[in-house]
Amino acid sequence: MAEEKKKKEYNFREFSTCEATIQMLQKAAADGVETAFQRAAEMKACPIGADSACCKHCAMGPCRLNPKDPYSKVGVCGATIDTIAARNFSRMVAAGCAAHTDHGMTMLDVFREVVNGRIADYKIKDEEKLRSVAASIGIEVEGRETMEIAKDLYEELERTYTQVEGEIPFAKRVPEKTLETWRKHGIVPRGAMREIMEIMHRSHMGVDQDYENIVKQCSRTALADGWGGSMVATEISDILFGTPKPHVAGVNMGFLREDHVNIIVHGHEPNLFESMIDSVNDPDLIAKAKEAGAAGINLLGMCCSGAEVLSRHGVPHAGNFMSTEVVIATGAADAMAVDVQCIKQALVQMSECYGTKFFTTNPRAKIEGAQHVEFHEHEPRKCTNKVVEMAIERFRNRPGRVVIPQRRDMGVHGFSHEYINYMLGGTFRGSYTPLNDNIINGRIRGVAGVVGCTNPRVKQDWYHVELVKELIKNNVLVVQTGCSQIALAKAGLMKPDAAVLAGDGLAEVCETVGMPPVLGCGSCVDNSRILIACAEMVRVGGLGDKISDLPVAGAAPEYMSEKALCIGQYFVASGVYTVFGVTFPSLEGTKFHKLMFEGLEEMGFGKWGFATDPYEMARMMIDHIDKKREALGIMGPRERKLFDMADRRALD
Ligand code: NFS
Ligand code: SF4
Repeated sequence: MAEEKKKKEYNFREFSTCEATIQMLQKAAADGVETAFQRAAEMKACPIGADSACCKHCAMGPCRLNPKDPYSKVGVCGATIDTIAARNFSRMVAAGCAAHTDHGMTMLDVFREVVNGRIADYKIKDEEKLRSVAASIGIEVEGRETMEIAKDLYEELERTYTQVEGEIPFAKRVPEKTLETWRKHGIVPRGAMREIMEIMHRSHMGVDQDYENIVKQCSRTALADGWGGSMVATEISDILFGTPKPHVAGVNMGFLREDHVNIIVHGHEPNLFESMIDSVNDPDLIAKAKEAGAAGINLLGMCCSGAEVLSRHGVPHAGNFMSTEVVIATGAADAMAVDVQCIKQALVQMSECYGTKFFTTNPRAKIEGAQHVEFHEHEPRKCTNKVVEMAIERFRNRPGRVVIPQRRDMGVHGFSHEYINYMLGGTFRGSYTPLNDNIINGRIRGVAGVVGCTNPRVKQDWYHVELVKELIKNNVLVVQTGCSQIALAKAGLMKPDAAVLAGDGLAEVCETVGMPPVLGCGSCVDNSRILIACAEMVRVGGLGDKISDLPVAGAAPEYMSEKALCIGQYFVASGVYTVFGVTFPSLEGTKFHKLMFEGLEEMGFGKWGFATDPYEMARMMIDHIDKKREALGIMGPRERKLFDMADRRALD
């Protein structure tokens, strides 16, 4: 069947700037296998859908409005472009929120079972973190047993999901003035289940048909993710598996090893990964691998749980979202185990072509044609041991040729909020004061979060890398998560010596502290670390009294997922200017668009920005940072001595 179609010739350098991915795209094409890049090139995105000018919320439709003249028509029910776009947007946010909060729920399930003594394979690894999280939401910790605190913490955090009335626990971490703005507009989230339910209801045919009112509930839902489900996912993972600290770790396909059994874990929930780490270190399984002729077992991550264990334990990472298909084309992946989110259905076929054993492990995410080995947190090793055994089998009978791109990129990963605090302030006086001071004195112009996916509709990694380079050149400190972090790691910007690419002020701070100009914080749920960092910058003082006063900005230049839109909306609602690339689901000139791109800021929130050129994005973000500096009265150059090693010693 494939022969009938004329094979198009592609220049793979237009698809990606990742050398390993390009090399494997060439190999896959030579092997007659196509990927999402080719499918994207061949399937034009639907222009009406891209503009969010269609509605299929009921069977009187689907209704298509005219994107060229959006007010010339309404849907059969009379829904206007603003209603339709606001409803569509909110449902995407609801789906994104559901994904993150459901992931957080799983972490909480594991935590509950640990607290109740029903799980032996996981335990509380980071008691200090447990105590600090508990204290941050008003749980008494002084003189109390760890398990007592843990029980209270579980009960409190369950409210992040189930609370019917009143504010979620982590609302206590939000700067007072920011919280006031939320209260004024009635958007402090209750439990995520309630917020998601309400937005699904309100966006049903014939309910909320006032775009401003819909956007309100959309913000509330998004906040239930950022300060709710995602934050629970991050905090509980730290408590169970350890809070990340910086360490040198490697990224890229060169970490596949031809003489080893290679296992890739791709997905989002770290519990699967943690058990896989135990399985690949099991002496019996290592002996089995050796019996099969392998030198050992080699474990790699991909996408977000990969980014998480890269940050937490230094497990090498094979690549971001747009490399998950081509990594199989190496022929070296003996097994790929996936759990939930961002798993392309095409991976099953790809794995079939190359003889890779492909496993789904989560009851919530089966894929037709994949072998399902279910993961249960009460007996996690049953699943992960089986995957390792099957991978060893595949190694023994590896079909075909193995080609491993020889790219290995080392960098420093694992900048948790706690570590940034420690790094800047020193052991006894952990504090964001030096960061704020360096922003006030102008050495650091501001802070930017660059995060999110890669997308086959744009050249992989290029937008992330160019944007970040431009930002650091202009003295903007960059924090990163998710697939974006992996793009920059591959480009070598997670190394301290990348400070040569930074402007003088930022470079000086990096050299003094010994940090890279780009700080990798982990997975997409770890964007909650960035929220906490923002709250801490407000608390320390000197940069205004709410998040929207801070000289900060966010971007997801190559986003594709609904989760990314939800993250964008919670940053906007928290007070951050957030710029997206690729495409934005609204039409310029409509009232809905105006609300998202201007109106929200006038109401005291952040706002959205959109650009498809990374240099333009950088300019927009820097202009915004400068506008905030201006308002804070810290625009001019101020000579303040840098808080250096000597000062820190003096303090100690
Ligand atoms: Ni985030 Fe993770 Fe990557 Fe995008 Fe997907 S892996 S949760 S959604 S593609 S950054
Ligand atoms: Fe059309 Fe209105 Fe039904 Fe949407 S809800 S499909 S706009 S009739």
